[in-house]
Amino acid sequence: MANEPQGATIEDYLLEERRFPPSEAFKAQTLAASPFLYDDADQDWQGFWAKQAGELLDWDSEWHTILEWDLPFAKWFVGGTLNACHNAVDRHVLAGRGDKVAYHWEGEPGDTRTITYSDLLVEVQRFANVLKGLGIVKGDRICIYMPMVPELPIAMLACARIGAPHSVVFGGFSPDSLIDRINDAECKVVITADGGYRRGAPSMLKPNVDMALASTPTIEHVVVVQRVDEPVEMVDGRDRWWHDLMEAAEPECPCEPMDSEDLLYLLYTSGTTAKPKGIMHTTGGYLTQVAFTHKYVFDLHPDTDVYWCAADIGWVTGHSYIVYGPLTNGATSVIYEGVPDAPARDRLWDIAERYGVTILYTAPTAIRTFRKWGTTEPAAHDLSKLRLLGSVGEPINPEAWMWYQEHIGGGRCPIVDTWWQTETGAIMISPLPGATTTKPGSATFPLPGIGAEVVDDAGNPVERGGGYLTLTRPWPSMLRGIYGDPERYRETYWSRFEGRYFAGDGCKVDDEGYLWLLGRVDDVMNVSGHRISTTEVESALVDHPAVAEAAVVGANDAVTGQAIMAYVIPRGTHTASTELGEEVRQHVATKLGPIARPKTVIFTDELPKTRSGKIMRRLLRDVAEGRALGDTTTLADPGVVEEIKRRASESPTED
Ligand code: 7RM
Repeated sequence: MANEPQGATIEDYLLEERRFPPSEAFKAQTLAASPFLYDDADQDWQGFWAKQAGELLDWDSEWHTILEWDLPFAKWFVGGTLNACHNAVDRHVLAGRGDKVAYHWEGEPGDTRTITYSDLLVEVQRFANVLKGLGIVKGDRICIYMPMVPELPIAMLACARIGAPHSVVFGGFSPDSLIDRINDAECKVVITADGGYRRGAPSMLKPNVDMALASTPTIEHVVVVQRVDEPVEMVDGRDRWWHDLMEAAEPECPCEPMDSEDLLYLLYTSGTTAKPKGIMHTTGGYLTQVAFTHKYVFDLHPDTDVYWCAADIGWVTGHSYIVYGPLTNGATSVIYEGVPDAPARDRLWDIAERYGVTILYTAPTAIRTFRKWGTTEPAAHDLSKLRLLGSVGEPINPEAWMWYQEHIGGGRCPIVDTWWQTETGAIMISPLPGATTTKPGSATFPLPGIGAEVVDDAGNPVERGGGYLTLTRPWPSMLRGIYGDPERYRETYWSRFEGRYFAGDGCKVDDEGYLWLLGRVDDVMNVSGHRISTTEVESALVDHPAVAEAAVVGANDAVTGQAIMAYVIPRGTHTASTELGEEVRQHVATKLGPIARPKTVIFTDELPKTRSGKIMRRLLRDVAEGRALGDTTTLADPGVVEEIKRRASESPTED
């Protein structure tokens, strides 16, 4: 039965009663075993952030005002100056920690590089001089389009060092996406590589750049890292090899002092129809919140932890939690170039064992894939050094959470389910692992200093039940706007609910105030007047032992307005059959109630996903309603939808 308290605008069906308090063993060593951080922040949230900024960062000069808030425009630590690269690199070397490993890097073919903080300082200074030599000055924008090689964070840090904002474009985006992003930011230089390794073979990037550059008049130079050593075309006068330029560069380059509010980077998020939005992140507030969250959410002990965020640096998760957060905190991280099943399905566990990884941060899509592959691979490796697990990118289904906890975490590791966005810059809603009792599938509570509230259609707070997730006050790492379009910024995020930031996500609050993310509100289904979230139906499907992964969408229906269509990937040895379809439909009805029972189950081997692993339900709706597919440029594997179309046309509709 649905709980429908007053004001709730998205229904609430899923009941989860499992609870995981922090263990005594974890509490004994954690940075935050008591709720003191929440207490500090509750007393004075601006003072709380100022304290973090002072403790976690080196400033060249003090700020005079913590926050200037002219809704929706924020300035943090006004008047302060600092340099992000100095904070991430130089100061650790100056403090005598130069020999500490910053990155254990591993290429997909198995080649490795160990990069200390001193090594980073050497490389970053040289590359900063390379950029200067190409005519780059403070304020110029640089496009970075690279595989996951060490030169990628080095290039980002070199940009930060000289005050040239970077715009990283996911390696693997098409030439068209590259054109839009380069032109919007009017970048002067592209940094790229000949290619990278993916699934055991070189995957070329430079040819995409060559195609794009026919339509990008502002680009003056291309710097090319030689990674795969396949022949590429080098245009005379425009294209230069990274290694040639580095060899000729001067070794020393001072850090440019930057204003706290100077632009650190742009990162584009793809709007579904309109042109991509250049999300702006500035320096002081961004670094403060990424350092704070990286330290406390991951309970970082920089001298003993080996931290691994297995995301791509081209996604905001990589910017904040592979580059700026871990380096600012002086952590030792792992970076892996390739896919989890090359050469075999145990690659991640093999890496985790060899480097002694203690903290692992990955996405629900990966966790569901590992669960589908089974327990043999993780069980064959010694994962006993792991002590904390994180999740990001989508709601994590309770059964995927339980699997992660048991088979990767050995039942001993707390899980932090971290909700945030490109726009928020850093984690906003998450447990603090030593202090928060978790529930599988809930991101729990806003972090100290953060104001989050679920509201109904009219913008009134929902005490219990489902509604819209909003943020009630500015936060240090918030986006400062959409590049070149302040009106679109106001309109997109600050106009739906007066005085509040609207995240675009549905969310429910339970009896104890825990937050449960319900997916994008655009995806909420309306079945006979019931507003049902995709997340809860998908979680009920994944709860069935024969289901590895599921995506549901509402498709137009003459009788019910919308009908629930479920795309389901079978798990292990289970295979598609009419009987299994019937069984999983019934399972959803039993877990959530008959109104949530899918009308149709379509078995498939793959789901359409973005490169960061988010399911693209929009495309599944197009398929379900027999429309031509909308924008597919951000799809990780374009072949997948064709396959799904074929499966959909073969599946009978059941009532
Ligand atoms: C970090 C990132 C943002 C969107 C966001 C949500 C979804 C992210 C979670 C989540 C439920 C989570 N940035 N999302 N984390 N949903 N639980 N822990 O993903 O800009 O690429 O995407 O991702 O819908 O609005 S992002």
